[in-house]
Amino acid sequence: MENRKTNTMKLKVYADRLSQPSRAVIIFCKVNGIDFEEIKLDISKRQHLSPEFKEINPMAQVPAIVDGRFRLFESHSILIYIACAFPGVLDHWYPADLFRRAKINSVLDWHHSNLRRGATTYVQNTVLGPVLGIQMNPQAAAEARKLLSSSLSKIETVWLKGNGRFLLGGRQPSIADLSLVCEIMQLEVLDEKDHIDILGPHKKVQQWIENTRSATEPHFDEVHRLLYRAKERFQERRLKGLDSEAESSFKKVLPSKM
Ligand SMILES: N[C@@H](CCC(=O)N[C@@H](CS)C(=O)NCC(=O)O)C(=O)O
Repeated sequence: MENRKTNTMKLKVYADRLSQPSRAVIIFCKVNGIDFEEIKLDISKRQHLSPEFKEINPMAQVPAIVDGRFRLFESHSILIYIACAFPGVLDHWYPADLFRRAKINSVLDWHHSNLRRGATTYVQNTVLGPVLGIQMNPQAAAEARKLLSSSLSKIETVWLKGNGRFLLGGRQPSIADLSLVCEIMQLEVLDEKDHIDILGPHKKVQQWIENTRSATEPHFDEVHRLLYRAKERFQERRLKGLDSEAESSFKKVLPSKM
């Protein structure tokens, strides 16, 4: 494999800004002043399923990167690769210290099967299903909602338990803060009341989202703009009484206090 130092080609990031791991990678590149080309793929138009993209990511998912002849998928691996390969990235994002690095890896591994699984499954089965061509399942939504809430509680009691501004008590964000906060931002497309019910009890999580947003501005809001627009569109549909069947049937399977 060629050495990255001899590679003069611009980093290519294949992404859809409506995808939370894609946003984490784009924000990371922008905040760190990395010279990259964003190649937009629209998942709702199935552009990620093209044979050309499958050459880059055989899993047919975004994000993926091409750096010279090197190809990589999975957002956490991509964030780690960029943090290590580009000399301008500040240490706090993925510290050289072995113990701090290992703790960040641990949060990232946990994320996949807990917060991400809960948030993604919930949003897909309440709001995004039709956009993605996925049949919505109210029972799956109810189970995902439980996992989502317990994951938010775990974040508060395990990684935000001290007075630090970021996960693991840090004063500066790491790639784990960015990845997890981008995931939680996906909840913006939910019904307003549902959003408040989910995040309302987690004041430390709310403060941490705000800390991560302000540490990465103006890129954070700029990259989330498409999601904010999607949120408005879903709200308009609800106001017009066009909320999905799954949203209403899902409410039937929730405990009455929700
Ligand atoms: N674990 C992967 C997840 C990637 C992923 O699920 N991407 C979604 C968008 S958020 C996707 O490409 N979905 C299209 C599909 O699976 O068909 C990562 O962190 O990069």
